[in-house]
Amino acid sequence: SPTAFTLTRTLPADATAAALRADVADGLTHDPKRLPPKWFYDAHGSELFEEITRLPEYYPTRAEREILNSHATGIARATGARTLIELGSGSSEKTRLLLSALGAPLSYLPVDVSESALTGAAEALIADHPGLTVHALVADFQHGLALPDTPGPRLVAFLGGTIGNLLPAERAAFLASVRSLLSPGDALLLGTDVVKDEATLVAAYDDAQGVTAAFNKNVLSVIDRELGADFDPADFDHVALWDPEQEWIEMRLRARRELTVKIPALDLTVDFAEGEELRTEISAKFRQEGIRAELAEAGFELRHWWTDSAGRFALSLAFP
Ligand code: AVJ
Repeated sequence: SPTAFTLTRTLPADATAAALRADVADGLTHDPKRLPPKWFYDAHGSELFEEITRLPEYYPTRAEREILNSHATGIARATGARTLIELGSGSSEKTRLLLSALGAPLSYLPVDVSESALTGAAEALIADHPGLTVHALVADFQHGLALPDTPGPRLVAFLGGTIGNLLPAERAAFLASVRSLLSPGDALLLGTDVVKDEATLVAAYDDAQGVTAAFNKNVLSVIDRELGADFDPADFDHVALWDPEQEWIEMRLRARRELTVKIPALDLTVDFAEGEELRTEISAKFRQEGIRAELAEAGFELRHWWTDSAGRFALSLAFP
């Protein structure tokens, strides 16, 4: 049988470090201060996120798993996919449901910025799915992808609601770039959280145990370690709020007092006023008609919209 696992780095080894420096330099000198959410996910941040997915308040992971349990077979039938491309695959846990439904022979292309997440998940998947060929790609899916030549039809899966972390213009560019990877007969499976009452949404991002607060503050520890900064996470409060106009959750870190932070690797000093807030994440929530319009704008037709029984989360299946 052919080699079951290959890994391709499309990012130079130092790309991540350079991107972090650029994002921190830009974001902490911007008014208001902001950072992109991708920097939450070092090893500790990824563990905290796994813990979040098990919190009583954080429903998206369970709701999406319920939808995949009910509809993986339907997705396999509707797409007939022979290649599954998973963007931001992380631990690939929900992927198993899709791999089993699609059956062998199948090419699986997990795409993630974390090489350790890719290699760790692939070994276990290959052991459990005979006939699976894994081509892991270390890449940033927001910046253009080159895919190996594997059999069609292709199915691109972007699960978990992570598309909600992109600003509307970034979303449009991202969907257009996915469309450019696909041909007629291929498909896109997109997970999105759904607009709902404010109390439920805010609780999901401000849990009683404080796990989300620790996850949010972890970005400061990442900057301390990687850039030699002297942030003290205890100087900040976790803030989660619902923006009803934009229909997104914002996570912020609010300075508890006036303070100055040194970031030696950037030769930068950053002042915070007491109460000043740093935006660390947006997590947009969606409605079926909005998704349909954004997909259409990128050249996709929405053909299936599935929700969990409580209507909290949605999976969209769209075709070029
Ligand atoms: C992994 C991006 C889907 O936005 O809900 C969880 C990240 N942030 N709690 C989300 C997250 C705070 C999560 N995504």
